[in-house]
Amino acid sequence: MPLNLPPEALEAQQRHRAAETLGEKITTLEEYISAIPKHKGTDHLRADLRRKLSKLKNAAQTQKRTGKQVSVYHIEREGIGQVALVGLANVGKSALVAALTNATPEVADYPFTTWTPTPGMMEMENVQIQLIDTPPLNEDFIEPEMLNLVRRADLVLLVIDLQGFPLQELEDTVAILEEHRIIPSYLQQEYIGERRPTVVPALVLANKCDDEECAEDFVVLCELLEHDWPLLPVSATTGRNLEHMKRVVFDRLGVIRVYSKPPGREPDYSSPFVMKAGGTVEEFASKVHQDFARNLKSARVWGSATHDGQMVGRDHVLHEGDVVELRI
Ligand SMILES: Nc1nc2c(ncn2[C@@H]2O[C@H](COP(=O)(O)OP(=O)(O)OP(=O)(O)O)[C@@H](O)[C@H]2O)c(=O)[nH]1
Ligand SMILES: [Mg+2]
Repeated sequence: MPLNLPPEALEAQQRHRAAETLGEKITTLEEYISAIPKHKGTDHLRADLRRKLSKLKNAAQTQKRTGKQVSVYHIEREGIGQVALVGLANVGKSALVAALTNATPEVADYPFTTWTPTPGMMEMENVQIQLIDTPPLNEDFIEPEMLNLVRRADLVLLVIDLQGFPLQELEDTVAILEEHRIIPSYLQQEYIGERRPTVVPALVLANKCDDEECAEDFVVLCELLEHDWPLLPVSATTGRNLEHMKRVVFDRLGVIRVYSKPPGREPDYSSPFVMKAGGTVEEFASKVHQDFARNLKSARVWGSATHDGQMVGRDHVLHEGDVVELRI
């Protein structure tokens, strides 16, 4: 009976269900199997899961052998959100991805260094966010697949070079995207085209803001823009403001982290459940385990509740950082 499994196993099971890539499915299933206590009652379950694991591993082998590869622009989502860095040539997109993730895209002082998109994982406290370095935008031609990548992203970071011509770069970047009916969310109100555009959540990164002097240039840039657009000064080279930027990116993804607390135990702050902002206790319960959602009797919440450990109903809306104890 799945309900007799310890919370670690239920959580591992849930992570396995949520896994998207073959690689993730394999690692989460291995974790799930190792979290199941070994006794007679779980013999069948463990045998079934081991069979499933071997099927997944075979599938991974076949995929490797046949080298089945879709477009290089189709990058599987990993982590809690997919974020594309987009901009003109030489603004520092690759340098930012190299500074923020485990990826090592080529960085060079000449334009058009990057030809194919490269993903990397950025750690923000206890979650991983996927960043994608992309080839530069070009007025003459953009791969249709590249445009789809931008449309699909959960967040687009428009990168400009504060030591170059940032105002012009931002204008050009937005114009190129708009030509293909992609509109950064902060400009949605101003769009006057007739056909419906794709609105992408966006944030502008003014890169190469290496020191105090550059920070003053950034203030001037903001004044020139005369708009309250979401701009952030950063430097891939000196690391200036990168930690803050990670947090802003997380906040813009529109998700919250909620921690599960087994009765009488401390929550595990290292592995949050990530859900859409505005999610309820019921949605949280179904993330932890479907049986929890079905049989939920009560829940206690620490954090956003009026007082710690308050009893709440299924419809209670959760907030970033909440701790929830589910009782069935
Ligand atoms: N001073 C300074 N230079 C930077 C910074 N970030 C990148 N650079 C330099 O800018 C140049 C271009 O960097 P890339 O990361 O290759 O730029 P890109 O936007 O990926 O360029 P393409 O791939 O051609 O589109 C390199 O010489 C980098 O060293 C920064 O924060 N400060
Ligand atoms: Mg590049």
